[in-house]
Amino acid sequence: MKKNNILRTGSLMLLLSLFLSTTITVMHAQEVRDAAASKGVKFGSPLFQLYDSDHQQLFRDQISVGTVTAYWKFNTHNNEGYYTWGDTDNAVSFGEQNGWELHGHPLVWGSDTFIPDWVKNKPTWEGEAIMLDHIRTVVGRYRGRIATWDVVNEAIEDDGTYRNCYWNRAMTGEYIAKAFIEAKNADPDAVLLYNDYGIETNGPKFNTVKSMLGWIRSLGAQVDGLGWQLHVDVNDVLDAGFPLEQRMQEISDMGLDNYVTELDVRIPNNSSYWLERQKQAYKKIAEIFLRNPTRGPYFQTWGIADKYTWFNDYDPGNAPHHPLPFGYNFEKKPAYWGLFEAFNEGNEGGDDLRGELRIKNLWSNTYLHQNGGGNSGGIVSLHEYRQSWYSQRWNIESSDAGTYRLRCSWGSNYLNNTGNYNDAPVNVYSLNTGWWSQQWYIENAYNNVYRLKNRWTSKYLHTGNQYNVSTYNGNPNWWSQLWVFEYISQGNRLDTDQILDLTVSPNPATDIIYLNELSENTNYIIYNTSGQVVAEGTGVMIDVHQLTPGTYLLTAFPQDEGYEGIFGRALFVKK
Ligand code: 9MR
Repeated sequence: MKKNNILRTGSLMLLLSLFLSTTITVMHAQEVRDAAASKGVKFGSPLFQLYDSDHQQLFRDQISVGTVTAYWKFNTHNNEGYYTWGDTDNAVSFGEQNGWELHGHPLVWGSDTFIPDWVKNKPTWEGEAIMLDHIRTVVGRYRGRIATWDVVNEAIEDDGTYRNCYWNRAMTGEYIAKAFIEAKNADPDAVLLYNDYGIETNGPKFNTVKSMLGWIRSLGAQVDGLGWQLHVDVNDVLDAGFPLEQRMQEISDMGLDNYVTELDVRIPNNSSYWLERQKQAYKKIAEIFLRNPTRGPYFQTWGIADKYTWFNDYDPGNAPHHPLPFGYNFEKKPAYWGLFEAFNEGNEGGDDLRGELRIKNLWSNTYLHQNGGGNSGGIVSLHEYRQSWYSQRWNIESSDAGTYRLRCSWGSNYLNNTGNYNDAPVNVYSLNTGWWSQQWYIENAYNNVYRLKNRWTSKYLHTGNQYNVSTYNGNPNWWSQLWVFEYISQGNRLDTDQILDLTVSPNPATDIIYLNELSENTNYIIYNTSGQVVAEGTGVMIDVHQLTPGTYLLTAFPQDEGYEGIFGRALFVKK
């Protein structure tokens, strides 16, 4: 067995002490919460549907800020002179038990739909006292426990006028300023936001929100920031003209912070194509947020899993929209990893390496598998997917010099290069911390597509015949050296999807490429080698002349009947 030369000089005692003292640093699974925290951001969601224990657990695993829905009409004050605290107390306690920061929503909603009848039936001259009493009571009850409040929610119409609600009729638009002033009196330490939807695309509404914020501050209101609800459509977000970044900058220029408070991204259906575009949309919004100079500390979705999206109760057409980062069974969707990639950018290695996964060869579409009965020395080969086989499950563990070890879940032996020559077999072997033959550099080729370079030989994990696994001199265009990471915990294996090996012609390409096996009714996305989308569209004759020379990964999603759950991949070179 080949060993790194350093070992030959070590005494057995030294080796033993080294072995005993060395603790294997298992790469802890990274999640959006950890990645966001590395950017000073708390990721979260409203704390509702808490009766579902699995939903509670998902919150425990995933968030660090929770919104307490303190609706006047539905939760706290639906009857005159009588407050009900059950829901809000429950949510606040749940949040405090888990150490989350809490975000209250909302104190005053600028819409008669969400103002109780007992209030609306009062003469307007009583309105101010009623509103201030409510704010004082609710904020006072949770003073020092709820850190941030949506003081006023949705006070501006889509046409840019102030909403004609009871509060407006009672106090004019000045009710907004009065609400902020009272909230600040009730809890001087609380962060106070104005919260609204649609302002990322609706110009008249955004302009009125901006002018309103300036006006109420001139009336003495202390406003800390703007809550961007961001209930968005995937195509709006991915449109090159999506104005969110510029508009957030305009709010920054006013000296206000920008918070993402209710993000969800609607897609037409749950197909691989739309899930991928949804991922790109989530990633784009998170990147815009991170670039903003006065971004607040919260990045929140509205609900966390499609199972409990608010669209289940309200359908603005073509529900359910599948809008959230987790699915109907609380599985992580590509959207989750879009957020992760954005927040994880620039972190150690920049790669989202973690946990247990399967490793599929892009040429054979079969899986890295150890067939030696779980024993040290077992030969590694490729095998068709077997959901239950632990021999196809691997665990990435960080090692030294930026390398990783890959431990097979069956037998806990490590992926090991057996020889320093092309096509040297690869096996699994018991841990030897000094063996560079068990250490691999993991190079990101595309989204979740990697090359694995052995530290000892600098040769790449490879298959020569779509069955045997060996190492070979690196060749970036060989699919045999490209490996797709499918995280078992991430659940992103497209179980219902078959992956077609597509032919791109001509390849290498100079201007137009053709996807000969598919019809015009095909959506495609082209990634560069850092996993960024460089082109997308519909059709099978694709103009790539604008791409810089290099290697690209094209994914194609045929929309024709009979292609449900199928998508294709092709590597091509642009000259
Ligand atoms: O999702 C919320 C739903 O459960 C409530 O019944 C409803 C009325 O209070 O509010 C929904 O959330 C809204 C949020 O409070 C403000 N922005 C729009 C959200 C979706 O309607």
